[in-house]
Amino acid sequence: MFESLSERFSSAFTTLRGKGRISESDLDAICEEIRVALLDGDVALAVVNGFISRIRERSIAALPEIRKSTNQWQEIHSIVNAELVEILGGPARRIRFAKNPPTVIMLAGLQGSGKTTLAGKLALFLKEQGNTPLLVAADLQRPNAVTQLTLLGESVGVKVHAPEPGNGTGDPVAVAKSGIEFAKSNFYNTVIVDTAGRLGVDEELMNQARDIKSAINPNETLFVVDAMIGQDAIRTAQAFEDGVGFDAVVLTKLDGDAKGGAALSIAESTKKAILFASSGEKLTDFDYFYPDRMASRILGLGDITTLAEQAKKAIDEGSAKRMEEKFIAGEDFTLEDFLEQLQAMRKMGSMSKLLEMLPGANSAAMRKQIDAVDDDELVRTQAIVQSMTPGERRDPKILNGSRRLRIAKGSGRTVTEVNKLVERFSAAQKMMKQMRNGGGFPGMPGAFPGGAPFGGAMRPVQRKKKAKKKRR
Ligand SMILES: Nc1nc2c(ncn2[C@@H]2O[C@H](COP(=O)(O)OP(=O)(O)OP(=O)(O)O)[C@@H](O)[C@H]2O)c(=O)[nH]1
Ligand SMILES: [Mg+2]
Repeated sequence: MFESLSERFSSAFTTLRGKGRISESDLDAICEEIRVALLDGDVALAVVNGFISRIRERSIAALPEIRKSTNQWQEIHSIVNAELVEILGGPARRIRFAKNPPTVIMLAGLQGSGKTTLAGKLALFLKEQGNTPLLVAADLQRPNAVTQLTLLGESVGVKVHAPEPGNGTGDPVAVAKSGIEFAKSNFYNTVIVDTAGRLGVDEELMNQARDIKSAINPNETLFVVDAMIGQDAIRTAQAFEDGVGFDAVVLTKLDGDAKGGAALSIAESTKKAILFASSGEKLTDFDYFYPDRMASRILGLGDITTLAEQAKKAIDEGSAKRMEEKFIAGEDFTLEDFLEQLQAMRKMGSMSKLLEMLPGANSAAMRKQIDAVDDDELVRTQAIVQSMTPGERRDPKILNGSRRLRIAKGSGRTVTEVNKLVERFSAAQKMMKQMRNGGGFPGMPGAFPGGAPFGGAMRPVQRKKKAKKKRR
């Protein structure tokens, strides 16, 4: 996400960081660098100009104060950060729920922008927050659209209201209306209406979306836009605003967006908030859009807040505590514990996505590491450990040749892979013992994901041990 833009921002600030005292010409230089970076990132010209002139004005006005600071470049950095947050929409917005349920959310956007996928993600998101959503399939244009939504609904366990099979040429307005009626009489508290997209912005598409909108009067009409659309973002958004009218924006496919153009242009030019961000094909690659976290990513500072939230969701506190107690009590870390950790890590999402949230993730060195990560390794490792018996997981020493062969067959991996895993695990176990016996923290061996099999849960303990040692 935003790799190339973030790299440019980081390099602009590296130059500025080298200056002790910041002059007006240094400000001109960084403004120019940022301007070019944004234009290369497909941010709309008017948005870029406004942004740069605000940064310039604020920095020049604050220059006498800035000069008193010991870290002058950081003051400029804060100004740029604040302006980035502002341009991305200021404080994060939330869904506006209706006073009288159901809350109706309608999705509109170009073909392939990710509306149907988003409907599924949003349904899951709402459900996890304790709502009772209903999905309505009002895209009767594409032959497969109803089936696509039905399958998505099934996979997230959310009811889909769709026209009767064989009635696929029906009227989307009627389906949307009957969906709302169905929600009311069956006490669903939220309704998500998926609509048809077209290749370009055309009259027919706009009319249909407008007709659906006026028939169901949604609480939120969301304009769904592919972040990789770049320069076209503003024009398309404007056409949807004129033709249908919308309340907020959803940016999809942020995972593939290195440039940040649409993200930065849309909020500023439409003056509408970006409500959600979709960043992958998995149903969980979805969250509210947080302008401050996005600004932080663009500036190369990562997104520690999201990372911490995901860790908290994935790692169950009981298990982390149990692991910590085991460690302190001097018990061996077993492959069963390892399996638990692997499962928690997988719940957090792909390893490369997690690493991307770290500060400096877009530096050349980190990028190389991230690109080298094989996300499937976690899956393969988990399959191997799951093919072991509980006894084997507790005491890998009993793993003789025939047991290893059985495990390899059971997990669909090779015996060499099983051997490697057992070897790596024993080495890690030995390292844990050394640490416990006061040998210090030798650092995680090897590269993620296979080399550091303990995930995050053990780290606080390691730090505690280290601190204790120093005090002695
Ligand atoms: N990488 C990535 N792919 C996505 C994301 N959201 C959707 N997609 C993919 O984009 C493609 C189109 O998504 P749909 O949800 O069918 O788009 P749509 O707007 O409903 O398309 P129409 O119904 O044809 O108008 C699918 O292959 C999705 O898997 C995302 O956030 N990241
Ligand atoms: Mg669709």
